[in-house]
Formats: sequence, structure tokens, C-alpha cells
Amino acid sequence: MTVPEPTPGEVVQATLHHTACTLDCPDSCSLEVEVRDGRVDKVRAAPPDLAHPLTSGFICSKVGRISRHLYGEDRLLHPARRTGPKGDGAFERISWEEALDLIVSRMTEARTAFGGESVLPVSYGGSNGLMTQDTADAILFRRFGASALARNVCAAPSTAAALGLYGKMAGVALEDYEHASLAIVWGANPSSTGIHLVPILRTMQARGGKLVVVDPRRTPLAKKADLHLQPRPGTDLCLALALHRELFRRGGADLDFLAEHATGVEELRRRAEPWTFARAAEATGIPEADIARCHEWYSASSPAVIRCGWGVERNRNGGSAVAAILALPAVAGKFQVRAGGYTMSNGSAFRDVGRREPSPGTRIVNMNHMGRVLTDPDAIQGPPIKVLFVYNANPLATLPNQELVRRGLAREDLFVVVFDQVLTDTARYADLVLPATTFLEHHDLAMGYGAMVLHATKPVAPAVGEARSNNHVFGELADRLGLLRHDDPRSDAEWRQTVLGRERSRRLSDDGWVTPRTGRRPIQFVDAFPYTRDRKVHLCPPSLDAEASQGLYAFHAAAGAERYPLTLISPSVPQTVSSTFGQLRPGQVPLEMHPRDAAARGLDTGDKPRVRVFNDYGEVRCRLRLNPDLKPGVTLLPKGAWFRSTESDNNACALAPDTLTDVGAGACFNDARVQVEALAD
Ligand SMILES: Nc1nc2c(c(=O)[nH]1)N[C@H]1C(S)=C(S)[C@@H](COP(=O)(O)OP(=O)(O)OC[C@H]3O[C@@H](n4cnc5c(=O)[nH]c(N)nc54)[C@H](O)[C@@H]3O)O[C@H]1N2
Ligand SMILES: Nc1nc2c(c(=O)[nH]1)N[C@H]1C(S)=C(S)[C@@H](COP(=O)(O)OP(=O)(O)OC[C@H]3O[C@@H](n4cnc5c(=O)[nH]c(N)nc54)[C@H](O)[C@@H]3O)O[C@H]1N2
Ligand code: SF4
Ligand SMILES: [Mo]
Repeated sequence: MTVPEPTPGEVVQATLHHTACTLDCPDSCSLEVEVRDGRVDKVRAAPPDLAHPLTSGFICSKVGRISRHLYGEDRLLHPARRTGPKGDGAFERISWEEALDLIVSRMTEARTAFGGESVLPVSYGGSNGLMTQDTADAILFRRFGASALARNVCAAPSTAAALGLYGKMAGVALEDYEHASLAIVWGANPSSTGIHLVPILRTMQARGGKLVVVDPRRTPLAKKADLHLQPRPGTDLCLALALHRELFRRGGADLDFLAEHATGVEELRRRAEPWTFARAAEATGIPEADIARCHEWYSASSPAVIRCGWGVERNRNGGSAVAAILALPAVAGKFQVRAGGYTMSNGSAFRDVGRREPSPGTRIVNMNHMGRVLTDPDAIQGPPIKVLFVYNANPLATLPNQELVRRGLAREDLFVVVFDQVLTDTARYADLVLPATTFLEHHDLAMGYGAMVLHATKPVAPAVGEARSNNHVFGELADRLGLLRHDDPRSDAEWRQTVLGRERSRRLSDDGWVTPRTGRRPIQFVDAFPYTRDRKVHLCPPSLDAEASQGLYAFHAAAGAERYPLTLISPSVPQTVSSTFGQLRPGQVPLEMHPRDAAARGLDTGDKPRVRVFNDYGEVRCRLRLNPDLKPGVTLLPKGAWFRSTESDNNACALAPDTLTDVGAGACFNDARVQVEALAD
């Protein structure tokens, strides 16, 4: 199937369309799309009168050039069945009719022989639209009685902490940061991952506000910061507890606020008590004087705001660290003023949208243990997984313990369906691939988790090839399996009304946006309150305390440092959204290392030597790039690289442990411990 090309010399009129970006990014940009002859040509920020104010003016270059993804050579154009060995990526075209028949028969056979739980749907934030997940897919898999997936690869510890402390309260609007006297950007790299915050922080600084960045590397924002604290990965908890200790001891704690609005104050104070500045300095590797300065500034400033990112959570102490950070504005009394408080995910501002398909109570599989679950019958109770249905995700490229995931996908007795826009690394292991539409080709709803906005999106160009939307395909499968009821939503309009509710759906035009009921810029503890039962902040929630093996706020030192002296982090990069658009990255990705660590290994030769990064989970072979902005002892490979971007046909996940965080059973990508050595050229 080919996409129509204009004939040479033909003048094609462009049409302009307005929509929004649904990708897994906090900003949810309002977009203007230029379509020429049925093809998306240019994509830019929507004009100011149509755009949400946060994203007016500019968008990222990834989406600006999304036509390369839509019409590139990796795009899936029709259903196809595997013809070669698993992993080879050899397929033959089949019809949708054949593909759907095959899925229905494989799912039915598996249920007859092993029970419904032998089918496992695997999805994460690939589409991130509200209509492309937990809609017809939930009807299909839940009513079928499939295993459920704990979608814990990202945000699980942060969500557990935010839920435990505040019942997920709406955060400070990013637009309000310009009014802050002090902003602490903690474990977030908005220059890549939420670009519209960056100019707002610059405005804040121009007005005299101070910027503190807490990150193991000198990010572009850290270079502009008034103070950069460079902790060892996984040690933020020690820093946050040291700040709490000093706030309580030096009179910086707002005891009146705490008496009225908080529980667990004494518990937190007691657990912070051992964390002197000196001890925190030793654990984090941050100079003691810098910790003292951070305390002094935070204690004295108002409005003071903390942007807590997701870089904090991806390690053994992640849940406790996020909880300790989110507790800071309560202890220091920073709420109740515009731009005072914290921002984590703002998705909770729209807590009243969505549809819940009742759960059949089937077993729940933690996606971070995908490799174990697919390869070891003892790793889960109940039947083995026989059918894996992957959509909105690229698990082989994004889950920890990659080699085990690969071995699982390669099992001859496992029927793997991959429903995606492009032939991902996971799709190469599929028995059956199905082509999916993109957010420029189907109806969806984009809910910002940074920007507090809910945007309607619509198809602006015809779907490429035979690509279909998730609801189309899952609705059809549910129908064929006899799982649909007469009152289930079917059309896009019905789904939209079900997800949004009648009133909001009526208010929202096809390319419009709405703000949450708390308003676009809520003030915490004035317009937005904790959703805990008693409306208070719980500084040491008993549920989290019980979940953490040694209790909440207990610090665990890094394991394995003797054999593997370096830490490998794999944060987001500007070129991709997780692994989305990874196929468009030219060349190979390098391993980044501090020059001092390179010198200690004789790798500072200046000619980008080939190296082997390894640990007990696997090895990655690539070139080395010296990066003086990293903390010594910390190395970096990007998140979401496609396998073609390394010599060893894998990525950072091959080195990521499948251990779980203290709270929330999340992924510990940044707990990877590695060694690096030269390879002969
Ligand atoms: N090493 C390392 N790995 C990481 C992380 C890390 O820090 N380090 N971070 C993790 C994080 S934060 C996250 S969120 C996960 C994300 O991991 P994934 O959820 O696997 O995200 P993507 O890699 O973007 O893959 C999403 C896929 O969904 C497809 N898709 C998009 N829209 C649709 C649609 O409407 N229908 C269908 N059927 N498919 C669609 C896209 O084409 C894409 O291939 O990765 C994690 N992986
Ligand atoms: N361009 C782009 N944008 C994205 C994404 C993407 O892949 N690319 N992914 C989207 C998704 S799924 C998510 S979850 C968000 C994530 O966006 P962010 O919240 O920015 O999270 P990360 O990119 O994982 O890491 C942020 C920073 O944390 C630092 N870091 C690593 N370990 C630690 C630590 O232990 N402590 C501290 N203090 N810092 C640490 C890293 O060096 C990095 O600079 O971004 C979203 N936006
Ligand atoms: S990925 Fe983020 S910055 Fe880029 S267009 Fe989408 S919402 Fe905007
Ligand atoms: Mo994420």
C-alpha cells in the first residue's frame, strides 16, 4: 500500500487543522497541522487564540517532524503474519479478516486449554490518549477473563507517594512558576521532557527568583541554575530528610499549618532526625555547604515551589524519596499562596474523567517482571502465558531485564500479537502484527499531566494503509468473541461521551480544550485540597509504611557496588518519547562517561573508543562519549533507543535490573550498576 504523492509540478493547496498532541509528555501541546494532498506536511504550535496558554508559541522538533514517522519506511501498512524465525522481522501480508479470525481462534484455544488468564494484554503510555486505552480494550480483556497488567513501569512509586500523602491533589500550574521566589526542579529535565516550563523558569529568574536543580548531571537547566545539587542516583531521600530535620530544628517548620492540616508529623520528624547535613552530604556526594544553602533558601522563600520529576523514583528508594520531597511544602508551610507548593503529575486535576470496566478479579502481572513471567512458570501463580497482546507499548525496548524479555518473546509456544504504528523491536518478535493509526489519524482526548488541560483531537489526515484505531480493533474483537453488550459505546462519539461525561462532552468542540473544575491555575490548600478521607496531608501514611520492607523513609544503600563500581542512568532524551520515534535516530547512541572515570580505565583516548558496558543482566556494545557534565561514577545511555542504535542489538534496558522500588512496585532503571571496558576496534 503506498501513500499518494502529488504529481510533479502540481500545486497542492494546504488545509489547516487544529488538534493536540496526545504523546506521553506532560505538555499536551495545542497543534496546528498543515495537510497537503491528504498527507500531514507541517506541524507547529496552534495560534495563540486557539492554543492552551502554556503551549502557545512553540512545540518540540520531534512532533514538528512527525511526518517522517507517519510516512517513513518503518510504518506498518497492513496486518501481517510471521514467516521466518521469531525476531527476524519477516512477515507476509494478510487481510484484517484473517488477522482477526486468527486472534479469536488463538485466544479461544488458550482459554479452553489453560483458562482466560493465559492471555496477557501488555500496554503502557504509547498513545496516552484517553480514548485509546481503558476503553474497548478493557471491555475485551476484562470480560474475556484475561490476566490484568500492573502498569508499573513508570510513575508507580510517584503515584503511590502522591496518593498516600495527598490523595493526589492537583499541583501548582506550570504557568504560575514565573511568580515563584524559589523553584526547585528535582529529578526532572524539562529541557527534554516538558519544554514549556523552561522559558517560564527563565522569566522567574529574570524577576529575581532563584532556581535550584537537583540532578546527578549538569542538565541544560542546571547550567542556568543558581544552585545545582548533584546527588548520586538513588540518594534524594537522604537530602530531603536532611532538609526536614533542619526545618524542624531551626524553626522553619510551620507548626500551625501542620496542626491543622497534617497527620504523621512526629513520625516524619523522628525518621528525619538521624539525617544531619554531614550524613546527607556523605550519602549523596553533595557538599554540605550546598545542602545548607538549599535549606536556607527554601526555608526563607515564598512563594517556593518544587517540580518533582520522575527521575527521583526509578531506584530502590524511589517511593520514599518522592514522599519525602512532597512532604517538604507541608512541613515548611509553603502552600496557600499562588506558586507555592509542588507539582508532580497534574493528571489528577481531571479525576472525574474515564470509564471503569469492572475487574473480573483475575491475577495481576507486574510488567516490570515481564521477562520472569514469560520464562519461569514459578514466577506467577496460575496458568502459563500463552497469548501476549501488545499495544500502546514497545516492551522489549522499554522494560528492565531485557534479555529475559527477549527470551520470553522468542518462546515458540507463545502467540504474540503486536498492534503498533511501526515495526518496533518488539514487533519483530510477533507472530502477528496489526497496523495502528496515530493521533493525527483518529479521534482521541489528550489530557495533560503537566499542563492542566483536556483537549479533543480529531483525524486531520486519512489513515495510512490499512491502519485502524484501537477502539475499532478491540471493539471488533470483543464483538466476535460475543463480549459486547447492547449499551456499550461503539462509535467515537459514544466513546467520547462515555469517557468525558455528557456535560463536558457537550462543552468540548472537536478541536477545543477545557480546564479542570479546580480551574487552570489552582492554589494548593485554597482551591485544591487533598483527596484523602480527612482532607489532610498524611506525612507518614500507614499504607506506604507497611508496604516498604523497612518502613517508609528507610534508606537503602546501592547493592553490587563492589563488582560494578559505576551507576548507569537512562533518562529521557529530546529525540524520542520513550521509544517512540526511535527508528528515526540516525547513527548509534554513545555511552556517556565522566572523563575522570574514562581516564581511570584508559578510555580517554579522544577517538570515541568502542566499549562494552556490562553487568550480570547483559552487555551493551557501543562507542564512548566523554561528558564532563555527569557526576563522576555515573554513566548514561539514553532511554528508548531502538536496537539498531547499538552494535549489540539492544539498549540500556539490557543492563537494568528487574528489582522493584520500595513502594509502588515500580521499575529501578537507574539502579543499574555496571563496569565498562574497551573493545578492540
Ligand atoms: N532504560 C530505561 N527504560 C525506560 C525508562 C527509563 O527511564 N530507562 N522509562 C520508562 C518510562 S518512563 C516509560 S513511560 C516507558 C514507556 O514505554 P512504552 O509504553 O513501551 O512507550 P513507547 O516506547 O513510546 O512505546 C509506545 C508504542 O505505542 C505505539 N502507539 C502509540 N499510539 C498508539 C495507538 O493509538 N495504538 C496502538 N496500538 N499503538 C500506539 C507507538 O508507536 C509505540 O511503539 O518506558 C520505560 N523505559
Ligand atoms: N523528549 C522526551 N520527553 C518525554 C519523554 C521522553 O522519553 N522524551 N518521556 C515522557 C515520560 S514517559 C516521562 S515519565 C517523563 C519523564 O521526565 P523526567 O521527569 O524529566 O524524568 P527522566 O527523564 O526519567 O529523568 C529526569 C532527570 O532525572 C535525573 N536523574 C536520574 N536519576 C536520578 C536520581 O536518582 N535523583 C535525581 N534527583 N535525579 C535523577 C536524570 O539525569 C534526568 O536529567 O517525560 C516525558 N517526556
Ligand atoms: S511531545 Fe510534548 S512538547 Fe512535543 S508536541 Fe507533544 S506535547 Fe508538545
Ligand atoms: Mo514515563
